[in-house]
Amino acid sequence: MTAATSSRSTKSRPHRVGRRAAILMGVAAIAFATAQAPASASASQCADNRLCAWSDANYSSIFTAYTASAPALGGDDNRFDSLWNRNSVSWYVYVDAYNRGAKYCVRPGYSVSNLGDWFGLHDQISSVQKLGSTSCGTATPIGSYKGS
Ligand SMILES: [Ca+2]
Repeated sequence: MTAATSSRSTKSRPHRVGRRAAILMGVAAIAFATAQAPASASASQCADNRLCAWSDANYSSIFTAYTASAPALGGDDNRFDSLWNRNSVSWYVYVDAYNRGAKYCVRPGYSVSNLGDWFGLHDQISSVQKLGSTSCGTATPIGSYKGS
């Protein structure tokens, strides 16, 4: 019984240490990302010909830029709070993945500094679609002109 207990604890120790190291590395990575993001996050991150998105209002925190449609946003799903369209065409943003659910239109040069101010879109966007023209079709336009 003693031998079994001892053998079990010896076996589990490397596993536990490995897990703890992995968790610590994860915490360090998160701390690094959190420390870095506010210093560098701003509208100036957004290059031409992109739909830019940030995880917080006023173009701050985690930054993502799209040059093409994205039917699913992965880790950015339900995370965006601000947008800026620096394309010459409009983009649709949808509250569900695969271009489903309520859709809204961000026209060329338009930005949304706080999606929570527009139809309660805080942390709602789940897919984005690049259109072929400046037209919003039947979709509701959101945001205000910022320039492109
Ligand atoms: Ca959503």
